[in-house]
Amino acid sequence: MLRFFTAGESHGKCLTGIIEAFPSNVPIDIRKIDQDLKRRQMGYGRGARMNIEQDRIEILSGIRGGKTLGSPIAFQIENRDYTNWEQHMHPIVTPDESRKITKPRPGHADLIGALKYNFSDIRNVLERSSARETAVRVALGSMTAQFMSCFGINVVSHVTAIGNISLEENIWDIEQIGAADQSPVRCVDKTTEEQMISLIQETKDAGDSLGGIFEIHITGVPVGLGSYVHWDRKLDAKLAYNLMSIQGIKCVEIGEGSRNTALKGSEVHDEIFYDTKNGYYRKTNRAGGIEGGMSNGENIIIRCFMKPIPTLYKPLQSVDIETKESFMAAVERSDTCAVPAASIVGEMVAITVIAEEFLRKYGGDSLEEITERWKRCR
Ligand code: EPS
Repeated sequence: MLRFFTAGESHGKCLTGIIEAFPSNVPIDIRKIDQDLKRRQMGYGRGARMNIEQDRIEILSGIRGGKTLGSPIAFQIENRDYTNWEQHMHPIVTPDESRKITKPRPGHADLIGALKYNFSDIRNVLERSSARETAVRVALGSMTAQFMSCFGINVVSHVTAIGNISLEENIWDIEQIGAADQSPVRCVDKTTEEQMISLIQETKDAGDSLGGIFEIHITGVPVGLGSYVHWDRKLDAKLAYNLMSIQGIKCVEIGEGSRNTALKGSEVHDEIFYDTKNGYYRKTNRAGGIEGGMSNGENIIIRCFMKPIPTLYKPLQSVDIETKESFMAAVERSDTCAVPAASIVGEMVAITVIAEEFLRKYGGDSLEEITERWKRCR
């Protein structure tokens, strides 16, 4: 079973990832991983930190001559900002008491993390709860995406809303969505893009933050990934669980999930057709490519809803954990809006879930063995 771990603090020396049970002989293009890391760093509304970091992967094990070995893949991504933080983040040197953070930000992991792990310095919490961790998930997702592309399975994403500005209509055209990389907010409609940019600018000037919605489309997924017989292997449930684990994601929708609740069954369910060339197919895809917890062969469509970032330049009321006095929460350098970046993370997390389920169905040790099984089932 494909498994992975992430480690690393936001301003620590580096971020680290380990992937276990990745099959052998899969060609991995390191430049492609670096490109995906760069895609995650872009987006209008990011803070000053992104001018410091230039994320690049360094493979430590599990890949030789551009192909996976089947052994654990270990890698790291350097935090360039560490040089500015070494004194405070050093594993051995005692941190400076005067730099202690005692004022938790509402909406962040700060207070609960400090209570749970018994810390008097909230920095111990915010370093790991930071969304910087998602760089590791993008790197490993980029590897699973390259693996899945060997079977014609691909993922794209675009931003459909930032704050109260949203696309007026659904966009299903994969090529059009693929052009989201050209937009600073990953929105494929020019007018909406401009409105999103001015809203981010206004919000930044006001010291506030913004959330939004992004949509993930996965194409080429074979029929039958996931399960209807095991509750914990349902594909929609696994996608929701994994996507909800991305920092700031508060809601995950498959297909027309929430909109369908107001309609009649006859208006919702996608009728089934058959022809000798394509086999079974649907003319609509309101189910978002998943029925009964299994992929049905249509594109998988997922929408993720992100809350506004809790780090505000316009601080909210909070309580100092040392003095218990009321305070305005500490101001930390941050992004105004990270929805475009989160959409890249979403792509990579979703394709990793697909790869896990693909391996469960067609699994084997090498790319050749898996390809043989996949071809036999087509
Ligand atoms: C983050 C706060 C900001 C973001 C960071 C997530 O970092 P800093 O506190 O260093 O300014 O830029 O995101 C990243 C570093 C990244 O690579 O995405 C937070 O508190 O979650």
